[in-house]
Amino acid sequence: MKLRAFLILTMLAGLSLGAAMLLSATQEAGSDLPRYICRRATGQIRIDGKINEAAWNGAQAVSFQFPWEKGDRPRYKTIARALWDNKNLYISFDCPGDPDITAKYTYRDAPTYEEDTVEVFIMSDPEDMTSYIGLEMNALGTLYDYIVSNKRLYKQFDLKGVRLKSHVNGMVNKTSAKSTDRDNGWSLEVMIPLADFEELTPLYPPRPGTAWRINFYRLDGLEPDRQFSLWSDVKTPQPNYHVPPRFGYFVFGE
Ligand SMILES: [Ca+2]
Ligand SMILES: [Ca+2]
Ligand SMILES: [Ca+2]
Repeated sequence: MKLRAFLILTMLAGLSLGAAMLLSATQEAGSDLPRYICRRATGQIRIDGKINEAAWNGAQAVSFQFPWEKGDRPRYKTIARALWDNKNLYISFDCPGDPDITAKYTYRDAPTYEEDTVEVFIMSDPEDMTSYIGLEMNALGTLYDYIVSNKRLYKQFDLKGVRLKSHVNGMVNKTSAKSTDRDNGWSLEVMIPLADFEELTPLYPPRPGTAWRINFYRLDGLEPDRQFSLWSDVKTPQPNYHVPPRFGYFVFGE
């Protein structure tokens, strides 16, 4: 279905994104935004959740910040990487050392953001800061994907041909309080066909030098004991991932 027709249809049944989750038009982008250079994949990537292909060694690795974290509890490290070729965008998240991996949702568009989740928001047309794609992926490799368009979120939007898989070092959902199970981290790989962006941006197909905007995030633990971390700091007093003016620069490289 063409995007415009899709949006008109979904607007009728529209899901409203809470006002608090949306950007303020007055929020300044700032000059301190980080920049990610997405290099070309130098070889095949097998989407199995294991970030062990040689191609990943050539990717820029970025770690996350904890702007809302108080106290001195352990801060679980995340490393995000991205690569591209003429057909796909590849993104990986490494979450080493997480001792307690929690996730139960297994169906598309489930509220994976309640669980141990890694997320990427992609704005392929930086001229339109009210629109971007979200992928929120739990430790079981379950995808919640949507488009935010003109400040409204449509989860009926499904990326076509997307593939993802997680790899868990441990046993999911055996909480440390209830058992002696201790996990040792997890990782996830996702492949997104670039064709999914064809109708979303004049910057298609991306070429070396094309700049989109992106942010990477992680949610860890269960309420009320959640830990929030992200790549580009959104500079809000409370955790809020939907601040597109604060997405970092994402430049397609060689
Ligand atoms: Ca792999
Ligand atoms: Ca966890
Ligand atoms: Ca969806």
